[in-house]
Amino acid sequence: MKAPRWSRPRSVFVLPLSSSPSLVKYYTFHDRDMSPEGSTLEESNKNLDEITELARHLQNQTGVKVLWVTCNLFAHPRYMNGAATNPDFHVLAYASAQVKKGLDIAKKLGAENFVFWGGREGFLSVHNTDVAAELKHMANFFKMAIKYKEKIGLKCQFLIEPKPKEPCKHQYDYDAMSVIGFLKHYGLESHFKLNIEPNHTTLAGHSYEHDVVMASAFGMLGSVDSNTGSPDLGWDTDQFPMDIRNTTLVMKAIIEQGGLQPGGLNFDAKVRRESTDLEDLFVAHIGAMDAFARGLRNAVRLIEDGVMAGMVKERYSSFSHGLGQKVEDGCGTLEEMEAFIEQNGEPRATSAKQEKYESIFNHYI
Ligand SMILES: [Mn+2]
Repeated sequence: MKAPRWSRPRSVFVLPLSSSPSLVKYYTFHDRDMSPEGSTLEESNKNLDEITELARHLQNQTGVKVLWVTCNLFAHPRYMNGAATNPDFHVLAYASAQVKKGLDIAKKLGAENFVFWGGREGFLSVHNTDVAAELKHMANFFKMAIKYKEKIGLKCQFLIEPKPKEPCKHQYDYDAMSVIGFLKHYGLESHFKLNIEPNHTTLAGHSYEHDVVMASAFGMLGSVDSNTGSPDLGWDTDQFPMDIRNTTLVMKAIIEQGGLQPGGLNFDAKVRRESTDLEDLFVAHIGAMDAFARGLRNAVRLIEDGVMAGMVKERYSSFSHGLGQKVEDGCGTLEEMEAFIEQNGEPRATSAKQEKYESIFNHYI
């Protein structure tokens, strides 16, 4: 069977922030990349048992570890109408059973994270879809995963990877804020962080760094599938990240939140079909690692100089005293705001200084 294009193996190369420059210490995998789907769940699990024995042996031999494991709950035709959000309970049960094995494998191989990417968790037509029911089922599916994780003593971080469209027209995990809102609505936010893929971020209509910044602002940035798309195309091209501006902004967010552990940077990327030489594979990985290394250096200088941070701090300084401070602390009233305006009238226009910020930022890249 020819695999659909979205079921292509993810890159197994990752760049953990703590690594020495010469060694990539982590890999990542889908269950169905690691071993083929069998004709029954039992057979699929047996295939996984066999190959993960070999993986464990190689891990012990090399010291290379698993950054994350994920279950492919989207490529098999049974999942065409969703996995955890499928209208048929039978399919949800199958997905749950597959995840149970995935968690066992994560424990067996000492994975640092487990990723949920809901490739088919969405819908194509509102006419045949009960969105409230589907979202609740997805939340309850996650609750079962949390319960089983705790039962087997699996210590890894759970991650959800947002994506707005493709393969489904409407995907429930549209972007970082959609996932954060979902998690908070169902009381799941303490059990998950987000695995942000910038190519998905740009598909959602945001700029490259947007979801990394938004997830981080809520303390929910757990890992980065560090690739890039071509925003002028509008589909998921999974290219190697080479733009220093982008890597600088991602690294800035990561430094500001104090690191990414136990997450990391995973290249969910592939060389272009036209890059046909063997060396292209090496150039792609090394070049993208260098792009993030340069981004890291840029971000360190930018933060240490503190020029832009000082300008941003100044921009919000009216919230650090008087009535502004009261609003900051959440204890202002509308009556106080009205009295303030009666006394002070129209606010003075203040320049946002965008071009100045952009010029200063360019100094660092
Ligand atoms: Mn992608």
